[in-house]
Amino acid sequence: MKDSQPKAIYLKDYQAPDYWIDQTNLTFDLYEDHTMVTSVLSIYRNLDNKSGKQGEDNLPELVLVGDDLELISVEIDDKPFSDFKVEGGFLKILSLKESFTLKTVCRINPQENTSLEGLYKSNGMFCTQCEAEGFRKITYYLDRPDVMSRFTTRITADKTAYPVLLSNGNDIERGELDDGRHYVTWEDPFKKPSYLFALVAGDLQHVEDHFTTMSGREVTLRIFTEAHNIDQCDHAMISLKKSMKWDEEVYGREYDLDIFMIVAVDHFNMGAMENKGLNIFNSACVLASPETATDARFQRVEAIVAHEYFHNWSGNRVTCRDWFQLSLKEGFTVFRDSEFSADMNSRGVKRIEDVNVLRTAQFAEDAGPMAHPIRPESFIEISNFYTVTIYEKGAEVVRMIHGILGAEAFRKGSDLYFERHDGQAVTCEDFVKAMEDASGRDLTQFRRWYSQAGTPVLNITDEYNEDKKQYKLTIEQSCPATPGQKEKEPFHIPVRLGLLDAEGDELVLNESGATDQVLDVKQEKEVFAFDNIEERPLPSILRSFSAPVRVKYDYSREDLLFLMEHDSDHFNRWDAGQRLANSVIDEMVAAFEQGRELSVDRSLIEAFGTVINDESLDLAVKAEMLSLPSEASLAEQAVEVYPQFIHQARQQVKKAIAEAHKDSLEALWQSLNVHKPYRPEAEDIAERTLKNTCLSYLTSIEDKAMLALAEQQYHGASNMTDRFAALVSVINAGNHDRELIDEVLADFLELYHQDTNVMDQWLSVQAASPSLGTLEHILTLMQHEVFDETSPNKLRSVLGGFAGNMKQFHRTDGLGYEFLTDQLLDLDKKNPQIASRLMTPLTRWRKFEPGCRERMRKALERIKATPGLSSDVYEVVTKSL
Ligand code: B3K
Ligand code: ZN
Repeated sequence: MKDSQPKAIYLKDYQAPDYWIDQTNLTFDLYEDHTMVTSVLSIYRNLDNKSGKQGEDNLPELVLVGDDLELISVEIDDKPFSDFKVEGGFLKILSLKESFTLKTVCRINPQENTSLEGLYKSNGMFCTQCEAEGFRKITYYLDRPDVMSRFTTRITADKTAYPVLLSNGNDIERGELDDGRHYVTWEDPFKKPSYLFALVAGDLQHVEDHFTTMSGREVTLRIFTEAHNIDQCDHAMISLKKSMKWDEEVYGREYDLDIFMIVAVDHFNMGAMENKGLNIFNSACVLASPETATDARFQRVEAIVAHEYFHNWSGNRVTCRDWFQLSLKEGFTVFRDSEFSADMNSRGVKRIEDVNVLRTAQFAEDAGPMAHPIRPESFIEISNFYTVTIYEKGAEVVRMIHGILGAEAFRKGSDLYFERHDGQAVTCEDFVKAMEDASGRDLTQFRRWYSQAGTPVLNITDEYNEDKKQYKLTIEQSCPATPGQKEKEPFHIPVRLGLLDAEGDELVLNESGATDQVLDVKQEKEVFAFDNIEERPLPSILRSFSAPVRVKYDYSREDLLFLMEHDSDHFNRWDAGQRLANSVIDEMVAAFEQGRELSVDRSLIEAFGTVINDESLDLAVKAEMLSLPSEASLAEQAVEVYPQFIHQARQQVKKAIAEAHKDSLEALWQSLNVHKPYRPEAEDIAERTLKNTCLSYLTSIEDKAMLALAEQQYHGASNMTDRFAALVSVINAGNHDRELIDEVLADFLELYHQDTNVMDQWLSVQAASPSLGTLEHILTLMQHEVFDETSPNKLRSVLGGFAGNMKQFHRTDGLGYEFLTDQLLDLDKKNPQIASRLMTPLTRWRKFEPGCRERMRKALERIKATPGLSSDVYEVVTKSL
């Protein structure tokens, strides 16, 4: 449990530390019932911090932070030392010199650590997670990212149980000890903050490969897993080598140690962690084989391996001065991994996927009680700020800089940034400054993206002057108030624009002959005029989603149909379809709310038919265009959320499209239902995605024959993508056949019960299913032998799946909310980070219709009234109410 009365800390209060740590020598003696941590730190005074007073008489107190540590002894310069105090999680040391060696010995209990922060055990192996503030659970330290130190780590453990002992850097010494124990010493030549420290000890196997860097250095690459998963590492290894090459080619960044290691662990709070030279991964983000992983997982593995690898420069070599700067490393690194994935796969699909996440989750966060700028001004618990805003919006901000500067100047900027700040802990401001200095562009106004929260709205109107042949676009920007920020200054918003004539051809926009132009919107209201426009055009606004904003332009349904068919910008073509579906579903929800029935607008049904039958369309684009907006994204766009109606309307639309185009969908499914060896390549993925989209439509019809198609695909599948899609279709079919559902679920369980990551999917598809995921069923899942209440992945699958289930979670008696509340209060005592995450759906209570709103509010009140909350849950609940 954290502080009883957690307090906020502020960016404006940042102060450099009074002491630095030059060298950190750690020894870990690992035992089953405890671990001894010996830390020897060479500490010296930060002379820049002298506040006027000089000399050793006026040395400031050294304050080290520690959490849940049993302090055994303290020595200074090899002599026992007692002039210290241990108070409220701090070790305060008085009477010091300008430089000295501090040795502490602490006892910790990793075997009892359920928070999965610091040193803990997962399936019998020891592992660590230190970002953001987990190192303080290992030893007393200056646990802040601006204190960068050289680390050596000696690990001793029983040799039979823990044959593999890993830490950061290079392995410099190993040997045998008494009592069947052994030791390995690691030395990391690069200075790093404590959050990048890592240790692993376990009975692990590894696969090995090599990479020759651009300067000709040979790097050993190793991926470690438990023995039974060793055949699932190939894809991660291929992805790692691709990432290393890409970072050399696109950013000129070379790897710097002789070895790069990845370890897969089952119990992990998030996706993965970029510890220097020793990345630790949630096994779900590293393991993949065609039999056990879907296409989505293959792509996730590739993206996360890349993301963590890219951190070696954007995060490790150049790190953050303080945690308010988190987006400096995360936003930039997400931008880098997103571009990497776009280069490796389909750029168009990647953009759509990224924007979907942003608009669904980030826009919702920006509109809710936890809204914060990408560089927050304060926080209570930093763990709550690993958010879609810091990551995904942060990446969009970097993307805008890339767009404004152009690829070449951006590369100059990143070169300058890495060169100027190598080995330093810096700020977002340093990043923007490097971009400005390298390009000569003024980003003064642009900086507001770092300090202002909220999603800007562009209200756009237009007029056409027939006589002057002039088209005028008026853009007004505004940004809703967010917590602590009532008024906003105008942003610099790059708006990419095209104009279409009546034939759907692109019009020339300026003297340079361009048909696509970026408008630099900077004022609250601005008018852009285009001359020599022969007819009234239709605007294609915010192409490729050039800025993270909402666009309000009064498109008619005909306009949207036209853009869907003719826009040369694939993103906007897809977006027009989404807007159309959104408006149709919205209208239906409004009718249901008034107790009326409303049939699905024919124009939408026909438009989707055109897409299904368009043989010229790229398969990947076709699959995206046929995907209806998710329930979550419909909820985000709604003014007031009626969960049951959203679910009902979306289902009705899906079924209407399927019924109207059943023959074409079936023919398309048939044509794509070919068996060939599995390859996780973009073209093959597009075929499978489209095939499974067809299957999902077809099985929404109440027709036994369609259900039989799913059953056939389930049994005939030669890879997990097809088998899992068929399973989902059987479960959620319009023709609900409980016997068949139970049969395929049992078969799936039998086939894959030994693979914990496949079981996560088995659990989540049930928890998220509108028909199956009842509260009663959720309780059964939590009793099931494959469930493990100490595993964040299992909790996310069941509780996260349920909380995303519009129909069941938002049941009108409020029991869905009550259940989640009970679960997260219980979880808060064990793993506050996960408890706090799982609370997110409740924090959106203000947007819901009055009944849900009141019930969600009550659930939050109950959480708030609970004594002894963690600082994680405390912060979210108090900000939400
Ligand atoms: N940097 C880590 C996230 C750590 C989260 C700590 N609560 C993973 C990543 O973004 O690469
Ligand atoms: Zn990251």
